[in-house]
Amino acid sequence: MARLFEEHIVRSVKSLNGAWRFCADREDKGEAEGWEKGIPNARTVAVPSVWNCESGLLSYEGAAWYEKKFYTKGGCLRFCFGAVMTTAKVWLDGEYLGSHYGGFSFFDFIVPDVAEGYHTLTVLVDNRFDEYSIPQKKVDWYHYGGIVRDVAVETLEGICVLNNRLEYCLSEDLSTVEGHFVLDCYNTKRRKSESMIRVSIGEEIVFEGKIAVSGRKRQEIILPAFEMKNVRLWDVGKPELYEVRIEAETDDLIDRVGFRKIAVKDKEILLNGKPVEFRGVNRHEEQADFGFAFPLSRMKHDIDLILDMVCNAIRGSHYPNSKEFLDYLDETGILFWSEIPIWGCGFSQETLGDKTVVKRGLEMHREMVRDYYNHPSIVFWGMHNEILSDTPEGLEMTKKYYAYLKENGGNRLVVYASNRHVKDISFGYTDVICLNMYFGWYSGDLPRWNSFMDEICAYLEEQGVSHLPIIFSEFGGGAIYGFHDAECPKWSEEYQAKLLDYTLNLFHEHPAVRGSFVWQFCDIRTCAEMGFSRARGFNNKGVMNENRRPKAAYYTVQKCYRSFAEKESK
Ligand code: ADA
Repeated sequence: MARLFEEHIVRSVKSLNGAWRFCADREDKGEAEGWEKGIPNARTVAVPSVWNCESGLLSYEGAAWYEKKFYTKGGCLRFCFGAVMTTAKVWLDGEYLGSHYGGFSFFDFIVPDVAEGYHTLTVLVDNRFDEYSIPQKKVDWYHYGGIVRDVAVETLEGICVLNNRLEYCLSEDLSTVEGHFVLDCYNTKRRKSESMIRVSIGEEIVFEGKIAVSGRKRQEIILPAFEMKNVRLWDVGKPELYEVRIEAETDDLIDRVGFRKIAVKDKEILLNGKPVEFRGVNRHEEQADFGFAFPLSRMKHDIDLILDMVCNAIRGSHYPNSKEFLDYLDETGILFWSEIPIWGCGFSQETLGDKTVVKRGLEMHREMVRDYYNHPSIVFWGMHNEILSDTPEGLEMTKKYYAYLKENGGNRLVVYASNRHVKDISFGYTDVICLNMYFGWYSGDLPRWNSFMDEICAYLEEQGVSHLPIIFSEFGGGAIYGFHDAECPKWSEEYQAKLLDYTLNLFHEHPAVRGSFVWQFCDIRTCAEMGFSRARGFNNKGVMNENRRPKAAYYTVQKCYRSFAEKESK
C-alpha cells in the first residue's frame, strides 16, 4: 500500500489503482442479477476516488459496483484495500471473498491457488446509513462514497509476515528499549512448515531463528524479547526513526519505528520525561475536489501549512487518517491524535447502548490499533467525540473502549472529546480531560470562558479527577473567506481571529491546561443534515478556506503558537 518507503523488496506487489469499470446500482438489483460476473453499463473511473466527483453522482448515496481486470502469474494472492466508503463486498471471478464494514480502515482477502492469467476483481460498495452505522447519518462532513484509498494485489509465497507490532518499554533513564515483535503470519503451504526469519532494527539484529506456521491460516507469533541500548528517542521536531526489516526465506516486510514515552503526571503531559504543551489543530483529510481520496501531494502541503502555524500536534478529526499521512508525521515529528468516527451528535442514547454499535466501534478500534501501532507520532487514541458521556450508555461505551485501548494500544494516552463538561460522568475513563467548547460562537460571549474555567475546574475536583491535565480539543468560530468587517461581526475573518486570539491566550495562561486543538485547519464540505448553520454547505470554521487560502485567523494562530513555542524553548 502507499507508504513513504518501500514495504517489500522480495514480495511482489502490484497496484490495482487506476482505471476501473464502474456502475451505480440505483435500484439495488446488482446482486439479484449477478453483476459480480460482469457489471452492465459501466463507465471508467479512477481508483482511488469518490464517486461524488463523477457526473450525476454528486450527492449519490447508495450501492455502486467496481470491476477491475488484471493479469497475474498466479499463486497465492492477497487483495489489499486501503479504505472503502463504507461497506464493501468483494468477489474474484464471480466467487465471493467476503465483506468489510467501515469507511476508513484497511482490509484484505487471501486467495490461494489462483491460476496464471487474467482475472476480475469486483467490489460492491454501499455508503448508506442504518441504525447501526458508525458514523450515523448526521455528521459534520460530507457523505462520500467509493474506493477511497489504494488497492493492491500481493503474491504470497511460503511463510509471510503480513503485519508486525513492536511492543516495547523504555528504561527509567530512557536509554534502553526492552521489547518484542508480534508478527501476523500466513503460510501459503497446506501444512504447517518452518522458515528462518531475521528481524533487525536499524543495524541491530534483534531476532534470528526459525518460526513454524500452520498451513493457510493467519497466526500471531510472538518473538522472544530483546534489549537495545543507547537508543535515539523520537521527539517533537526531532523524529528519530529506525528501519525495521523482517526477512523470511521467501518473503519480507519493511517498516519503521520510533521510541518515545508519553505519560501524565501531576497535571502535566510528559513526552520523554519533559512537559509538553500541545499546539494543535483539528484536520479533516478531505477536500471537495477529491473527497476522502486525498492525494499525497496535498497531504504534504497540509503538513507544511500546519508547521508554518508553529503547530506541534494534529487531531485527525474524526476518523483514522491514511498511512502515508502518518508516515509524514513520523518523519516530521508531529504529535497525532487518532480516533474512530463515533461522532456523538448523531448518536441517540439508545444507539449508544446498542450492542451491535458498541461492538462495531470496538472492532474499529481494533483495526486502528492493528494498523497504526508502530507509528510513534500517535500519542492519543481517541475513543469517541461528543457522545452522551453524561448517560449510563455513554459511560459504558467509554469504560469498554478505555479498557481495550489501555490494554492493547501500546504507550499512548487514551482520551475522548467531551461536550458534556460539568455534567460528564465518564471522566474517570480518560487520561486527559479533553473539552470541546464554543463560547463566543454558538452561545456565551468571550468573557464567559473565564467563569467556565472556574466551573469546570471545580467540577473536576468534585469528580476526583483534578490531577488530570486539560486540553481544549475543539473551540473556534466560523468565518467566510474574504468577508472583512472592522466592526467584527460573526462570520467575519476579524471576529474569528479575535475569538481564537482570546481563547488561545486564556488556555495558555491557565495552570491546568496543557494545550489546544483549534477547530479547525480548513473549511470542509458538510452534509444537508447539518442544516442552515453551515453556510455554503461547508463548515466554515477553518483558519483556511477549503483551497488552503489563509484567513486572518491563520496568522493569529501562528502568532500565538509562535510566542508559546518561544516561551517553552527558554
Ligand atoms: C463539534 C464537532 C465538530 C464540528 C464542530 C462545529 O464540536 O466535533 O466535528 O461539528 O462541533 O463546527 O460545530
